Amino acid sequence: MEFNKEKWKEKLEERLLEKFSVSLKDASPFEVYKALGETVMSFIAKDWYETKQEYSKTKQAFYLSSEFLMGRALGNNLINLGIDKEIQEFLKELGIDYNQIEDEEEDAALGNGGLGRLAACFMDSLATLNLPGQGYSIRYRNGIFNQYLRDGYQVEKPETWLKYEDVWSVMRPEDEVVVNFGYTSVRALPYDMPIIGYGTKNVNTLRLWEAHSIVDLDLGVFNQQDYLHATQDKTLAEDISRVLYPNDSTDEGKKLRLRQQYFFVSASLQDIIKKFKKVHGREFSKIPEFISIQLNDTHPVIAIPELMRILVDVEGVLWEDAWEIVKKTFSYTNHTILAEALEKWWVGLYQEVVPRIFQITEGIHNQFKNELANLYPNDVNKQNRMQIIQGNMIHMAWLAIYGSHKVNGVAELHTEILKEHELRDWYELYPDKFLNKTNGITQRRWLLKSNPQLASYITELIGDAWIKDLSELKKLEQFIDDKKVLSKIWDIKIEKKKELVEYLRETQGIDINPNSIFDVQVKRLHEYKRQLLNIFQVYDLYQQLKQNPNMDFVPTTYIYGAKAAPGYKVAKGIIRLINDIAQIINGDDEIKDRLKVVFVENYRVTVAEKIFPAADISEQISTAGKEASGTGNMKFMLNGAITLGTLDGANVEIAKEAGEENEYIFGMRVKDIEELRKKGYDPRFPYNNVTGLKQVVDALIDGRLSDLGSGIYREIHSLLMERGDQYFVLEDFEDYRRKQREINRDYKDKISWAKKMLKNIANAGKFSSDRTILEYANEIWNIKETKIK
Ligand code: NBY
Repeated sequence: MEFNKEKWKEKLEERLLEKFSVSLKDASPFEVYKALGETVMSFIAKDWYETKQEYSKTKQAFYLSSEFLMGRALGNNLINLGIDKEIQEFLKELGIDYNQIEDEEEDAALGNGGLGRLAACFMDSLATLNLPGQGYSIRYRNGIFNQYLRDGYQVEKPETWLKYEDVWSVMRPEDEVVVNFGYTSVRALPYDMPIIGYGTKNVNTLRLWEAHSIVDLDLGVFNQQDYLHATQDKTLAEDISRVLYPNDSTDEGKKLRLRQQYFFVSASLQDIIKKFKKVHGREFSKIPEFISIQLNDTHPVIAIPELMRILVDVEGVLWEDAWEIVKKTFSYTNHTILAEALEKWWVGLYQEVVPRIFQITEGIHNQFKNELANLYPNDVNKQNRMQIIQGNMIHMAWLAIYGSHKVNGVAELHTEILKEHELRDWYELYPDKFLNKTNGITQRRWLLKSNPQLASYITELIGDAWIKDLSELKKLEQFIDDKKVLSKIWDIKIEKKKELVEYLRETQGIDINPNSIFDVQVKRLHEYKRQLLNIFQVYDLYQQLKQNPNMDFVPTTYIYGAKAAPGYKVAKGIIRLINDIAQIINGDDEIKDRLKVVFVENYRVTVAEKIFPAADISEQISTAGKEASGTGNMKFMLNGAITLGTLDGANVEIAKEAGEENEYIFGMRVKDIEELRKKGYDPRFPYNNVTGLKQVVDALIDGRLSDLGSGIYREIHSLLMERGDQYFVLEDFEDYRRKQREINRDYKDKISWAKKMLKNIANAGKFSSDRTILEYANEIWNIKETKIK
């Protein structure tokens, strides 16, 4: 977008006066933020409208996801419009600090972790690539909780991003629809958020549904008695879009969650079909030619019976014809193989919440059951394993696979495990449905925005084509022996570390040495991600430094950021453990300046933007086979951090792209784990035989550490020692510690370290979500670039 200073000034002043009756020089940062946001909205309005018009004529992909972890929009929008520098300059001339304005914005935190953030990166790539793709989800009034630490324990407080409204959402009452549940109906009111592509006029849409009661349409007709009833009904309806479920792995099977899922799925499908009919009338057989719907995990899978309902019940299409349409329209992404995450609904609950949808689901189940009986007449076990309804549970992943034409995993290893193990029966039955789509991240947010220093240096070296084509980064390899370049990327890293140090000083009052190694693990807290392995090593290291004060050792800062699901006791215990150990180490004057442990409170997208650029080491240490992909690993790599990781998820591909010699790979591989499991794993073996390990593990219960009486340390101890150490923390400890020492030695050689950094940056091209989205567009959705003039 062209920047015209006079026009912006005029618009901004006009907004401030009209909205807040204040002049530019007297406006508060909040007022300037709002006016700036509204000004952006007014400048993109026409392009947004035209994008919608163009897309309606062509095939579109709809990304149904219960989560979109968008973060802040202002900075990203200005960058994608190409006017960020100009706006910053312009505000500076007015004596306004842009950073202060930016900090007025709350994160749109409508997601838990990787799955939600992936959806957000996909939105950016779709718009940037001029692809007709739209997101659909729920407009949760409260996003993921805000995390506070009290006595080292996590405390949750409600998140309230809509408290002062949102400048980036436009309410669309004309597109309101009614969603029918068993006994009640609710209004679904859509709000659209513009998704501005980088360096293009295309503006895509993320549509979020808000739940309202149908009775507040005509409250006037109610008498005193019913008035109270009516307000009750209003609360019940509004509950549906009130809060994001903060679980990132366990499937809870709660009624409200099922209502949320059906609510946004039904509203979205009604919307999609309504718009289809406007253009194509009743030619429903053409749906797969114009519509492709991606199911982001099983959370929106109820869309399969819902589309059947719309076609059969509402539009009078024959069941068989409707089923053909459904299969060609949907595709499904699997994000996990953890058994506890595979979504299953209890028949009784499902039937109560969505009775008609249950009948249809049963219809689909019976149809498939017959197919199975014909396919495997001599294998009743297999028939039973693959049933959609088993006993009194509905298996959503099975429904998804049966009702989709494509099923994908999110990294090569993950897809292989799905095909060979978890979904083996299904892969045998439908080999052509399965494919891999390795995840990616948007370089606009995760490099251009979060690390402007590195971004402009890269541009200085190889030009700016990387912003739209990340494979261009490969050109950086020509500088691998250029001392000037190597020392510059080192200096930029130090600069970003200093910025993080400043942030942590301001927000948490912690003092960190920017010349220490920043070893970072940021992600949701889960046993399989093994934050426990990380902190065990730190505690062991601390013992070593105490016993051997003259040990040759580069000062290291271990940084953690993680939210735990509120009901996940062990995860919360691990947070306490990290903070417990942090307090001991940070408070020890003998150790000061050599070892530090920091737990970053309330880790979220906006904080992530400060952390990734400042990291030297990227901790990706999940038990092999458990992390479907990981995407934080890619953000670290792009910013020149070296991966310390297991061969799990996308780490495998990261090591392949950058060369295994440029990462620190350790621990058991998937096949080692399989073998050890078969042989029988006894955690007492490493416990008794690995030097120092016993000391670390027993610190949990011998009084050196304290859980303040909650009993959770004993529980963790027992999970390791008596209940089989499911995640092989003890088994992998020794190799992990060896790599940690190697890192500490290697870091001293600045040049060779900077070479590793450069190798990682130069080979991060594959991990752009642009590459991922192009693969989805070409191999699953069959959508084409539709550029706005
Ligand atoms: O999806 C993550 C995977 O763990 C990670 O490996 C992968 O990179 C990423 C993107 O593909 N999964 C994830 O974030 N899952 C959730 O957040 C989640 C949320 C809700 C529920 C389950 C999982 N739920 O059952 O309600």
